[in-house]
Amino acid sequence: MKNRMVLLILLFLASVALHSCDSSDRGNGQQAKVEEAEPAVAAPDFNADSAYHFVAEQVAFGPRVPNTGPHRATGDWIISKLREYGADVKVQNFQMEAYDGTTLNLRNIIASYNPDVAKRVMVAAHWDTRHVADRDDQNQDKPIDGANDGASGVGVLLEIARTIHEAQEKPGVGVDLVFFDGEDYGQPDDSDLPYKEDSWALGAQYWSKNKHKPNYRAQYGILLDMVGAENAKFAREGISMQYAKRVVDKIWKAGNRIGYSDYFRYVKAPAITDDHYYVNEIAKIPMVDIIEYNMSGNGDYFGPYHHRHTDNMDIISKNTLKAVGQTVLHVLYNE
Ligand code: AHN
Ligand code: ZN
Repeated sequence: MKNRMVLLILLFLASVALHSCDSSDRGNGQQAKVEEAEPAVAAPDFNADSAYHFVAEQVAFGPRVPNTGPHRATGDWIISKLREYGADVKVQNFQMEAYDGTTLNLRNIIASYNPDVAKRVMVAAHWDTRHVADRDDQNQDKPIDGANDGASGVGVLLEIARTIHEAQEKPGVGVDLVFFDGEDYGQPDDSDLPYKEDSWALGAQYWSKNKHKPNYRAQYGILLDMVGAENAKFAREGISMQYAKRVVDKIWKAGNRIGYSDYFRYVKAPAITDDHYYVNEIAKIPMVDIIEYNMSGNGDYFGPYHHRHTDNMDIISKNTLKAVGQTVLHVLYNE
């Protein structure tokens, strides 16, 4: 913290010095135009190889479908990793009824850094994977690997935890990494069962009504969903723009500034029901969804792998994980 203050003061003095040199001795009465970059704190390096490995490790457990062995084992593994990386870890155990009547045994996992700092930012992803491949034309009743839909966001979160743990400089804000369960057990579009309201994002719904700490509050949240596919594009999604436009602007500006303009596009995308919808609506914490948007214009919101068996390690790109992870770290370190 001290070092950071000193750095900020030095940056400020440097910019004042630059400014006065540049505007003096012009002699023509014209103010020099100074291209002044706002001072930014350099965040530690986000290691995409490590993030990729965290994605692969989850996939190796098998599909993380609630009420199965791989789901339990993966939850235990996430908790142990977070403890290893020095976080204050809280686990919420709860049950929710799915659209098909199944009672799902679910766990939300919350890992906190700087737990006593009042100003907080939450970064979230879902760690469960879909129980069916309802958009595939083969083996629709089999669960998917969810390398992108699930594992990618968790991989970035775990790498953020590892980075903060290893870094000399910690972020000035409190950081809560939230791993939501039961996001992807929603009712298929072609289901013959009676329609069930709010069947998606069960963990986020539960957390928004039962926070891990009484009176918990974050300034804002960032949700990561499908953040690992090769050549992914992230558009400014409707719910995020409606509830948290200033946060969208902050993230997109950061991503573009540090070199990821291929990923963070200044394009609007329709609203999507995801974990962030309930965090915005129920918890009243402004939350942005960084979620892949298919810009090919073929009418599909997501990529061709979505809820299909092709959502496996073959589509995961270290470059995409890097773009998202480094941008989020930059945002956290500049609060
Ligand atoms: C809907 O399809 C309505 N929401 C998608 C949210 C989601 C599913 N994210 C990942 N899987
Ligand atoms: Zn999904």
